Amino acid sequence: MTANEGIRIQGFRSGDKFDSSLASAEDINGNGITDLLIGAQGYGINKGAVYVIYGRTDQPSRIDLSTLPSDKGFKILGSITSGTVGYSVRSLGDINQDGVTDIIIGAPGAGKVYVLFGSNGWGCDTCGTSSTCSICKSGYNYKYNGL
Ligand SMILES: [Ca+2]
Ligand SMILES: [Ca+2]
Repeated sequence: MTANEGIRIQGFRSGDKFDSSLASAEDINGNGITDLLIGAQGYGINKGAVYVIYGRTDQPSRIDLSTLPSDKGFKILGSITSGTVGYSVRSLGDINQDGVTDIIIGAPGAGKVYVLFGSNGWGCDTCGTSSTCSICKSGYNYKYNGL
């Protein structure tokens, strides 16, 4: 598949169960381009995770989630054993009326639902992958490490 035909997304781990929730994030980082949500309820022995991939005008033909750089998206990690964060994901529109799309994440194993407000600054856009940043870690871009 070429970049003109589509995108191959890889880098999931065995047991991530990413197939249960795939959704548009609308424009979660406020750059005017639609973004993608991928729920992986099985990540981390069913703690769960959600991958956010930013839409771009210059999308590559492949995206590797295991090395997703901070300017391309980020990962939201569950922290509760069997919490299944990412069982469901969906954009909500702009529920706090700040001009940026917000998302809702289901974690039925934890008995919780999370609403996250989108932001123009999401994904360490300003700090890159600095090891001193509170939301960047080991060169990988985390946001909400432990819902
Ligand atoms: Ca966007
Ligand atoms: Ca909003």
